[in-house]
Amino acid sequence: MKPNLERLSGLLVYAVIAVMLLVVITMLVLGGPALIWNVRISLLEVLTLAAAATASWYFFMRLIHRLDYPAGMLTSMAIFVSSLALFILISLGTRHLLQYPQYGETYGPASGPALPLGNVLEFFRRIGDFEKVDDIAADPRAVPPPVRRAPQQISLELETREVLAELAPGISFNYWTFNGQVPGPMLRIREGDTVNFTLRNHESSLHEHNIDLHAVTGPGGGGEASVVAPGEEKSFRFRALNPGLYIYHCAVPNMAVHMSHGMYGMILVEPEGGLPEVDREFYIVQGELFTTGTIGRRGLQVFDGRKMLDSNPNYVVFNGRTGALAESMTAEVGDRVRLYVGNGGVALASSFHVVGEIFDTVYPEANIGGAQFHNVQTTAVLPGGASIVEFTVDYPGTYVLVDHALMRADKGAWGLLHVTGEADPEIFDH
Ligand SMILES: [Cu+2]
Repeated sequence: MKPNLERLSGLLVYAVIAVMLLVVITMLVLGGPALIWNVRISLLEVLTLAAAATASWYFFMRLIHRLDYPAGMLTSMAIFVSSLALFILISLGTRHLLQYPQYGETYGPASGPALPLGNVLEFFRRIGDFEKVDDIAADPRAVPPPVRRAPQQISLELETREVLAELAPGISFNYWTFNGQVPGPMLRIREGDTVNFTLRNHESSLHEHNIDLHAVTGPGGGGEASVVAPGEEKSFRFRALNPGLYIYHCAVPNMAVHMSHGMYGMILVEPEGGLPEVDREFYIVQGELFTTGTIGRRGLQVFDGRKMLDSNPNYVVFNGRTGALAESMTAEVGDRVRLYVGNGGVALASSFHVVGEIFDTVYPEANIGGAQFHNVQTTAVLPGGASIVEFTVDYPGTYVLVDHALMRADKGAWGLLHVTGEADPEIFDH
């Protein structure tokens, strides 16, 4: 018996329209207009693709009907449908069907970078509830003042917050943060201080978080003692035994997933007597963002665990987003400048360089008290590591900060230091 493709083609159109409506209604029920607005570009893509596919199927079904059901055409249609189904089944598999993104097995000590589908749905359901941060970037000038005092007992506090913010104009991302900024606030203490550290997890969070400060001597750098569920708060105490500039980060599994959502910052432990005085200090942390769409794709971009496993970030940025260091860093001719430069990782070592300047002093790997380097062009800033560089600005102009693996500038890894003052033709002339 021949199928009545003419009738079926009409039913197909109605069915697709019904499914489209159902999708939109479900989204409205789940996350309200906020969800529709956030995923409008992806939604439009899916709907237009579905419309194009439906139209072509409608055309072929009608054609077969007009040609009075030639066996070859029916067979090719059957092969197309069954092969497509098989292709999807083979490439995605069934074992990890209910996770995002889809892939096979990973081999870390904890769970892989995929999120359970339940978490993804929960995220979209609550998308309207997340705090929207106007500017995710930490201000590079927000460096606490030097610590010139005897060791003492102090208290520090941070709050983990999951927020929505733009990583570039028109492109938003679900950042996980310390205090709603990336990197988290720079902390500055003194060698020998005893720190009462409190970590709070905002109640709107979907995930547990914690903090591992590389300045801490103790299990997990504080990580084990500070795992906080949404709405929870925990404290631990540590003695800062070693001076240095240290990364802190969230260490809840999957660690790399938490860090590449923005959960990193730095703590400076000053040595006895402090660091030499300078005129300007800046706080800069390189980081990577792995998002589903290609670079520059607009709208809400969700995290892509596959790209993270491939060490292929769409965006490499200083201070959380593209263009974060374009305007605020200024100095005057004659100023001594110190940059605290960290790397939140999770994949790339940074080749930190300032175009048109030479670091007359580098504290390699941000060690304090050990060897220093002098007259350095580019310094290595390793993932989970840092560097301190110093130089005097001798000539006015705009100096570009880069990761000198320069294709990363196109992914966002650049900043500007604006130097004003009198030009000395003995130094440079044109
Ligand atoms: Cu976390």
